Amino acid sequence: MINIKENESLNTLNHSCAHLLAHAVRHLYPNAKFWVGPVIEDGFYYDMDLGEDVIKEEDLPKIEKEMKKISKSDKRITRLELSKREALDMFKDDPYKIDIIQNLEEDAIISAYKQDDFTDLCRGPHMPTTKSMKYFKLTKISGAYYKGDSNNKMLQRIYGVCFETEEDLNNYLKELEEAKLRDHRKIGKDLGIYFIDDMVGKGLPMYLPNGFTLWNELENYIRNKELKRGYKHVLTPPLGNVELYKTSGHLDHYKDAMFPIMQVEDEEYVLRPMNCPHHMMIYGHDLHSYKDLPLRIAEIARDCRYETSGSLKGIERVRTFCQNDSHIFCTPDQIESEFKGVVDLILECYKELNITNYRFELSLRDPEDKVKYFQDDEMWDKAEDMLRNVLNNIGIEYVEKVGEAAFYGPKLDVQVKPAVGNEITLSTCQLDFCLPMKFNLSYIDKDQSKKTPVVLHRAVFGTIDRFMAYYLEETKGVLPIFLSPVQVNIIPVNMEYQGHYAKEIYDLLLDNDIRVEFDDRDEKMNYKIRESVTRKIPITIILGDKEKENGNISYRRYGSEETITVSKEDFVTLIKNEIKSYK
Ligand code: TSB
Ligand code: ZN
Repeated sequence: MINIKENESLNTLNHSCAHLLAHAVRHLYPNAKFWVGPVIEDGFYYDMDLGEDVIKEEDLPKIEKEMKKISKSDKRITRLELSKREALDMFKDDPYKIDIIQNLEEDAIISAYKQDDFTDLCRGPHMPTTKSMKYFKLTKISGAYYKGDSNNKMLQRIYGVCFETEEDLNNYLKELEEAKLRDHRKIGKDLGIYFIDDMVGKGLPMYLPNGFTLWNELENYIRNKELKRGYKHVLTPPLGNVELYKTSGHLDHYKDAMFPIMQVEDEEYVLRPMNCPHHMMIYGHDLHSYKDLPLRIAEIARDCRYETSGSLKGIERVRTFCQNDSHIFCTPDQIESEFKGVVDLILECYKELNITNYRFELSLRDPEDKVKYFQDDEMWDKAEDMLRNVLNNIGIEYVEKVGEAAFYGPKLDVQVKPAVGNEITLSTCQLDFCLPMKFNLSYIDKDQSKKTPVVLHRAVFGTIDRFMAYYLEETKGVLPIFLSPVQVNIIPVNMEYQGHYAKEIYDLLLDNDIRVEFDDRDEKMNYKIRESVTRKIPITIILGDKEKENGNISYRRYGSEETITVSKEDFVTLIKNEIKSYK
């Protein structure tokens, strides 16, 4: 989908359309106060305070109608240039605009754009007349905290999008509809993967039997890959004594993303937001020599993070999740090969699972940010150079992002684009020279001296939750057979004649560890086949008299009209091999 923010002419058009929206809202809700209305990747939005009024989805057509009216009236859009004093005077009734103006320099020339009876503070540029915005649509509404701070008032946000031609708008809206169909929140519901209910808690996913099967298979898949690469799996608790997080620095640097501390008898506990401290303790539990390194401690580990309710999204961003985590303890000489090993593993999994749309981002610290980042210039420079070198040697394309590093070190992230919304990080690999020091970890080197190991934090799937969300969208819910909650569905042409044979096949497949269902309901065969397709089951077996007589199986694959007939023994071998090919 086109990135409107980055397209110069669409950017101006959408920005002007945000003004048109505010203009119409001012007509319909005269007390409306406006905060900001930026252009985003998929159009624009405007945050507004409507006092007592609440805008609902059903109100959008009414606002669109008013926008059309203003558009048709073909009002010139003119730029005004004001001194700070003039601007404060002009917007004196709008506290949000006053807030913006007050933060500007005393001698700033402040620009505003006027269209008929509506003037808005704005840097511009703008379209010449209101008529330029003809083909637009208001797409959704949501709440947004003033300045993104949950302690502030909740404003109302209206989203929209504008194009130069009707055709462009319609094509875009069609793509948007298709994206909604791919949205994991829809697929997750349709396929019985998970649900979220406020009664349980926001951002706390409940995985249903199909979701649990998929979860288990993903866990097994990645754990097997790790085992083959010498990772050692552990199991640690999802909470810890507050001292652990004081030592790690999470309480200093990461408190905002943590749930509040709990008092337990005379101790304080916290739900963990990350597993690193526990893994540091595992390392520290034994004495180590250089011969033990690299030591790759891994865990599918549960974490809890205090994400704001507005940022939660299906199972893509949740408040409790399981990271496919590992902390690799190594010597400085091993960083390069370990880092490369992680990148190789990421690439291998993506290739096998047919994930093709992703890009690498190398996140570095902002040397000016003295609050977020652990202070040690030499250490940061060294770490950042090391990662750069490895990436350059492997020959991967990547972009550098200043100020995006974790507080403990630079990192490589793999960014993907979900069906709806902004890019997210899936895999990550983060270099860390700090934590081992904080936990006083050491190993005895060749020359008998005591050294501090380096740590690589890495998650290939990110979290199982987020990976599942993304993968459901990538595959549109059509999972490879090894991940499918139901792999084979058996439908007899007629229950009365082939019911027994169908049961025999069902038992045979079950005995061979194939996840199979036998649809023995009293329904028409075609109805059952259609349902099997809706459920995106990879293989549907249809058994008639011929199959029964010859001990054969006729089957169809999802998405194919072709019916293939094989002996039951061959079928078992075929499916088992197919499943095994992913492991
Ligand atoms: C990799 N300590 C490291 C770990 O060792 C760590 O926690 N890194 S992280 O903060 O980047 O998280 C790892 C991955 O978890 C992210 O790359 C992202 O894919 C996933 N993730 C982060 N927050 C959420 C969330 N709220 N919901 C779902 N997944 C998340
Ligand atoms: Zn970690």
